[in-house]
Amino acid sequence: MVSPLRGRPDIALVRGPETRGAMASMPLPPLGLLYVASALEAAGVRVVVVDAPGEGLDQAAFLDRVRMVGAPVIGLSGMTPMRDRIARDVALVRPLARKIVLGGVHATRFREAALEEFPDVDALVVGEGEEPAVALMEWWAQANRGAPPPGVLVRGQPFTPATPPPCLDDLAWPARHLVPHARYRYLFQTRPRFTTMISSRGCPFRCTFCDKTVSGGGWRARSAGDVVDELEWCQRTLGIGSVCMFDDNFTLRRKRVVSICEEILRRGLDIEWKCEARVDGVNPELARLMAAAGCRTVAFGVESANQSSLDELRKDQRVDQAEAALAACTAAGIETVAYVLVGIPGEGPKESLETLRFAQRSGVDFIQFSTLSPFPGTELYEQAQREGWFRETSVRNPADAEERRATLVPPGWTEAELGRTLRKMYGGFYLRPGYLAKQAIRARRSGTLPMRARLGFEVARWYLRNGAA
Ligand code: B12
Ligand code: SF4
Repeated sequence: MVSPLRGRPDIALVRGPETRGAMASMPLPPLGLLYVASALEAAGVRVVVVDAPGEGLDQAAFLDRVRMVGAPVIGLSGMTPMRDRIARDVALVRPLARKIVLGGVHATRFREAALEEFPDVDALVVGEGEEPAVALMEWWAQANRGAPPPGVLVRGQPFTPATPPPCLDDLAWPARHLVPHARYRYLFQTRPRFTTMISSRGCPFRCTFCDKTVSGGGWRARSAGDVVDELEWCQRTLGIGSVCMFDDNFTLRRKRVVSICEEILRRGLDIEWKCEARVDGVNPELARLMAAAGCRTVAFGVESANQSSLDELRKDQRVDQAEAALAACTAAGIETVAYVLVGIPGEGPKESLETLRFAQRSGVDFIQFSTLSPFPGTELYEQAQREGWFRETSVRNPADAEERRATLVPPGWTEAELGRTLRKMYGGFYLRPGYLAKQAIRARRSGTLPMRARLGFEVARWYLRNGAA
């Protein structure tokens, strides 16, 4: 249980309940809020985090808890596809707080429009939130004297962007002591106790569909020493056995990955970890070292097995690199995940099925197939608007992750065809007798049956909800 704070806290950072899907049954730590919480604590601000998914709270229990905490300021976070959830949570907590601040991707992208969209929100924190959140609390404590601090947007006041922290080693680690860290779980976890980390921020690549609103196109990385210090602390102090690195581009600098792995080995840490990488980021030698240092899973943005589609998305990667990266990891004993897109402009169902065939022979362990979703601020969004590719919709929240409905219908596709192709790809990949037999054997040999059963359950749930092909 989360330790109670003596006296009333100055701010409660809150995440309302998840209602459906894997996020509800397998909550992940609210990493952004925990970074903000640490910065506030370091500045002497008294913080409580109320994480409904982590604490297993339904709406009524969540409200009770926020009321009991009684903080005068409430902070929330949110992504654009979750804007309905942001609206719900703001409405719920409004009567309980004197001030409400919203940070995260949606606030950062939409700025003034987000203030209009959520009239009950008093201030937005735009971009990385550690310093602006501290400065905002001071500004409010001083009765709003002078202009709002950099990174803080308030109605009718001048706005100055904040400079993101240049040295990430200077940031305090996420405040895991403020949440029930033992309750978080992850689909790919095979050991007890899980957490998430981020060892670098930003990504210099220019993929047309990728939203880099918060951390931008610069890449800032923590030193290997600081990353492994945090891993070691998680293992030795919290008993964490499994970590997911949520970096956009963990393997961008190979030398840094090598240093991280060598340091893990030198300290004798026994912790499994997963990271996300570009297909040009991993070679056989690095894969072997990563495996030795506890890397269990690598997820790659494969996207498509058609070079023209990769070029269309400006991925700056080749199909043969995907093949090589998947093979290098498999040979090193690392399980692989591929993210694959359906509905890339220029591709039709025929090309998608070519990608499926590539996936089937590549030896990749798990695939997440998604329809391409354009987020405001991305090049793809501009292109989709120009070309009229958006699906007609009356839904306020067309990119809702839970609905999994196509938002972009490029030439050559209908919405029904996109859905049919997605189902065909899921079925064609997961329902192969050879694949199922291989997974069963691996599960028995490596004691990973619970993890595979969880994954199987999630895929089956998606498949059944969306109907058989
Ligand atoms: C990890 C991650 C996830 C995890 C979330 C885990 C979790 N609970 O935190 C998982 C895998 C579950 C996930 C799912 C989805 N994700 Co995601 N995810 C990311 C990723 C890779 C990193 C986020 C992160 O942890 N960053 C590190 C922390 C430190 O940064 P941060 O959260 O932004 O927080 C900082 C600031 O934003 C700010 N801040 C944030 N909140 C607050 C609150 C206050 C009060 C203040 C003051 C400041 C503040 O301060 C923080 C510290 O600097 C980002 C890519 C990216 N680089 O942002 C995509 C990203 C956020 N995801 C995205 C999307 C689309 C999704 C999905 C909708 C995908 C889908 N279709 O299913 C789902 C939604 C699931 C859901 N129900 O919420 C998009 C969002 C686009 C948009 N415009 O909203 C991104 C940007 C990916 C992309 N490049 O397009 N995601
Ligand atoms: S998709 Fe990956 S490689 Fe491309 S810009 Fe986004 S984070 Fe970088």
